[in-house]
Amino acid sequence: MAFNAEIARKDFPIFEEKMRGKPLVFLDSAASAQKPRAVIDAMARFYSTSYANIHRGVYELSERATGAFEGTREKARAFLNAPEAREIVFVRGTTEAINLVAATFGRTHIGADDEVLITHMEHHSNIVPWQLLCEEKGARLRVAPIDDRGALDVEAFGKLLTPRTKLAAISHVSNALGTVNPVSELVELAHAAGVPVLIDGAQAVPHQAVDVQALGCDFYAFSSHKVFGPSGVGVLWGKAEHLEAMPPYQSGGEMILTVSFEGSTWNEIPHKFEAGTPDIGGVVGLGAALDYVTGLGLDAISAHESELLAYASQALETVRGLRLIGTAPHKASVLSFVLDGIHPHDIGTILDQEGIAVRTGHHCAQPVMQRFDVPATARASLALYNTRADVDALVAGLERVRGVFAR
Ligand code: C6P
Repeated sequence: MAFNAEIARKDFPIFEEKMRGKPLVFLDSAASAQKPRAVIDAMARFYSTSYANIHRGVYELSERATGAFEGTREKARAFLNAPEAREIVFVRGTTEAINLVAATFGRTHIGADDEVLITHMEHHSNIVPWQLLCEEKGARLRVAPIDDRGALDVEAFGKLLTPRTKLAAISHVSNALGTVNPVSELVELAHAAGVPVLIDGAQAVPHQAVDVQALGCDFYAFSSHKVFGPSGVGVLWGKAEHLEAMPPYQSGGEMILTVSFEGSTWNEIPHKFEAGTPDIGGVVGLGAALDYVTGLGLDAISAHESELLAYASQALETVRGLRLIGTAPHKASVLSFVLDGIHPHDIGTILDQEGIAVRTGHHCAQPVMQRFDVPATARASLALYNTRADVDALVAGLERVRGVFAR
């Protein structure tokens, strides 16, 4: 059956709630997506029937829990079309995934006068870990520029790849602009210069199918909570050859093979990177979320959202004094904007009175705000459950905002 957002929306109990006495118009999925009943039920079922610590117990309940946890690893492998399940490392989210790579791969391979290449549109979590690493090592952070539409200058990116570049870290989709980067092309350029590539997929995986083998990248990171799963869980995929060569990240239980006071040896991947008891129920919830989006079909979700994004972009243009920040030719989900003479926080507060949830601020991408010379933007972000009615409500809400300030 063809994808139908009106039907999919019914899978999300949150839409039965009223906000400020009005139906919820949820346009903040880039911050965190709502959860379908399938995820909520899977977690409740897991805790009701199968919960115990994993990889440790010899009893049936622990086997059940381990099976459910490891089942998600295979689902995540399939979701990313990764070659092997042992290349899937469970982390707390995209932020931790990037910190893990910076602290292990980064510390090993980046030395004095080396360079890490990022882009001007990165989220803080794909800037600051590299900044700290560069400070520690006496290395340099290089930044590929973006144009006035918020599209990456690919030629400049290519020129910034030098023999000193030891890693490129790029967002797949920008959270502040919605720009979809041509990641396969960037990976090709980087690899031609012998540079491995990490892709921050936080804003990509809820909106399009991702195939890490087709992209050719070295690392790919995403967060469960943005792809309709619970928060506190995420995935780092890395090529086995990298993960095997990398030193451990955190240390303690589970990540070891042997421990003595003279020294310790490390477990096999991915366990080497999974110290301590993880968020077992969260990982199970992530598995249900991946099943859910895979069941709907990411190509169908993507087609629905592209159509809705085009509709919304046109509709917002009818609002007088509105300027879209981020008009790259290839975009997903995000509509960042400013309204002449009205602070984004006021926009958000007045929209909230109508039951409309948008995010306002710098969206953890302050360099993007600086690039466009705005202190903040209002950001509406779309997901599979949004419809034209949500966009129409937003436009009506913005007219109300303008009305309040015209008084
Ligand atoms: N962006 C937003 O409102 P965590 O917090 O670890 O799950 O994800 C961090 C992150 C990394 N990269 C990108 C591109 C992101 O968008 C985010 C999270 C949210 O835009 C919260 S700031």
